[in-house]
Parts: sequence; C-alpha cells; structure tokens
Amino acid sequence: MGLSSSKSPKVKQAQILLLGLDSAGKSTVLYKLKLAKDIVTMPTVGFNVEMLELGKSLSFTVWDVGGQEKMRSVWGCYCERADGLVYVVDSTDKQRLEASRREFEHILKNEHMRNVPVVLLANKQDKPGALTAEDITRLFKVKKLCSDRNWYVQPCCATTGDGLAEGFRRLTEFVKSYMKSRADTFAFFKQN
Ligand SMILES: Nc1nc2c(ncn2[C@@H]2O[C@H](COP(=O)(O)OP(=O)(O)O)[C@@H](O)[C@H]2O)c(=O)[nH]1
Ligand SMILES: [Mg+2]
Repeated sequence: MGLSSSKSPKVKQAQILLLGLDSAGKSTVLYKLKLAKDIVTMPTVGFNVEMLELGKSLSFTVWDVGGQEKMRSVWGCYCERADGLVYVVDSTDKQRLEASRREFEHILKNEHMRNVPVVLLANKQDKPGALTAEDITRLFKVKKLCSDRNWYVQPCCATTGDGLAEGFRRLTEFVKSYMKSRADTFAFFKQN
C-alpha cells in the first residue's frame, strides 16, 4: 500500500485512525490484515490505544471510542493528524448501534476531521441478523454526515477477512487523493 506525495520523491506516511466501540472488531481487523506484528498496545485504565507503523507509508492509531468521555480530549489530538478514518461497527450489536452512531457523528464533527475520507466497516456479516451495509448507511445517516468527503460503507467479516481487502483498497484510493489535494492547497498558499 504505497502512498506517495506528488511533490516529493519520499514516500509520505499516512496516519489512519481506526475507531469504533469496544468489541466492534478493530483488533481482529488489524490481525487479519497481518498488520499486527508491531502493534504497541497501551492498556491504561479507562482507555486502550494501539499504534502501528506499517513500513514507511502507513501508520495506524486505534482507539476504542465510547464510554470514555474523559479520553475524548486525548483522542481528539490524533484527529489533528488524521489522513483517513476507518470506523468499525458490529452490525449485530443493535443495542449499541445508536451509541456507535453518536460516536461516529461526534468524530466527524471534529474540526480537524473535515474532508478526511471515511471507510465504515459493517463488520460481523457472518452472524445471523447482521444489518447490511445499506442499513448502516441509512441508520448512520452517512450520506448527510459525509457530504464533504469521500466515503464508503464496506460489509465485512474480520474473522475470515471477507471484504477487508476491498475496504482498504478504497481507503488507499481516498487517502491518496486527500493527501494530494491537501498538498496542492498548501502549494497554492505558498505561491500566493
Ligand atoms: N463472528 C464474528 N466475530 C467477530 C468478527 N470480528 C470480530 N469478532 C469477535 O468480536 C470480539 C471483539 O473483537 P475485537 O477485535 O477484540 O474488538 P475491538 O475491541 O474493536 O478491538 C472478538 O471475540 C472477535 O473474535 C466477525 O467478523 N465475526
Ligand atoms: Mg481491540
């Protein structure tokens, strides 16, 4: 997954936030992608953060969001540097669907997340009664919330890996174009 800047021969590192309620399947996604060998987990009372460098081009910061109001100011800092967001939803956890939706909306409304591309993973599609990607798109009001950015809702099963390659292919495409347009804007302001 190479993300290269148009201005520099150096490979630019993309910062990806991987968020979702606890138990949505974030760690399983990373392990399935075989990205997990260098994961550094910092289990601290009240929150959990994992950081992962993937070669020179990609780094992931993973947070369990929700139920941790106090930590929002901390993970908010990571939003400042985000080039992409992967938001994982347990499509069978109907009881916490609204809580997950609220967190999703809260993140997108962070001023630093404006225009940042989003891939929403509608996870646990192997389980009976899972909401479809279309259901999640509608219930999370994704079209409205993401009208200012590239977005995609990908059905997947993190335990088998089904759908993950496609979801991360979309992410790469979106992040490349986001980083390029940001670099172009920066160059414009430098020139003018
Ligand atoms: N059936 C099923 N279980 C899953 C799937 N993805 C994750 N899980 C299970 O859900 C639980 C929570 O997953 P985990 O990756 O630890 O969630 P995290 O808290 O978001 O990191 C674990 O028992 C996983 O094995 C999936 O696609 N299908
Ligand atoms: Mg985890």
